[in-house]
Amino acid sequence: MRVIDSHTEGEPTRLIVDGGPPLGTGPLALRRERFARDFDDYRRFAVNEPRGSDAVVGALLCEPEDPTAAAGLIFFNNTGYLGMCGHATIGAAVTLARMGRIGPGRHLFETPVGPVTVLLDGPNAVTIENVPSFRHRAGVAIEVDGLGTVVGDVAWGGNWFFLAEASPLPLEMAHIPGLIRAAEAVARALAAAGITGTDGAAVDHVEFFGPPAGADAHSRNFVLCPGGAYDRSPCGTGTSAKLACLAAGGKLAPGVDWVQESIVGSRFTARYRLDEAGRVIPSITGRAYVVAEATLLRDPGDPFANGIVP
Ligand code: PYC
Repeated sequence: MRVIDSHTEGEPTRLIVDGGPPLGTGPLALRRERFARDFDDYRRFAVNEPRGSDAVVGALLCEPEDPTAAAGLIFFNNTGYLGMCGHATIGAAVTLARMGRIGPGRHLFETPVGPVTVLLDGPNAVTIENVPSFRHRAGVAIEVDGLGTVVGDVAWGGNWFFLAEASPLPLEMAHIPGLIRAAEAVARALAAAGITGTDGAAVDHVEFFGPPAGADAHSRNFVLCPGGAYDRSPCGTGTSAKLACLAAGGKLAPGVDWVQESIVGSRFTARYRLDEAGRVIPSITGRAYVVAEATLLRDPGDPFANGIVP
């Protein structure tokens, strides 16, 4: 399997460019189902230890259905599959540019949850326009073991998020282990209380917000992803969910920049427009860098040939 690794504002992406699962053709959502049902060992092989790590998000480069699209992408991590992934789309765009597959300008990418556009604005600078995002529930109060009552919104930004305004700990790197434990407790409480997205979808990403370190940012976040890893970037889909909540609360007007800082101090600059149907369409600007090109090898005698299964 040939992969190209990048990071987007600190968060790693591993793009499978050759040797991925034979998913055939059809809508990306169906191909993602096929991936999960019949070829999950490819996911574990690509991103789990000993070849990857819990922090790595994988993206499978696919032929798009729409001939005008530049690429299709299916996202996955140490535990399963994602709908969209903002940082990985930015990383994939920079990687595809390095491969000579796309040039500067605007490109359409297909994902399992809908088309997104990508504006390549230099070798490392990318703006993505994400899928329509929305606040599903506002001011949800849940009782969380060890934390008491936690109040937040449930929103969609390409994945499902619970966005808690108050962080249980200062948003500093020294507190990451405690923030992970707190966010995991929130995720368990949401599941126990039956709080879901639409159609019973699991709310599997948890965000805490607090004041930014830099005066020119608007907010700092900590994002826990399914699988227990935290996002080193401000999270593209999480920032989209945040914009949807700000828009729904009348706190941010269309076209106004929102600078979201991550727990490691990196940033996305984000804004939204309203489409003809009045839906929030977020766009996220960030930087990505290619860090490795590799061939992953599989020895059938290796007891961990398909990765370590947690
Ligand atoms: O950037 O959307 C994102 C993301 C999701 C999970 C990790 N990063």
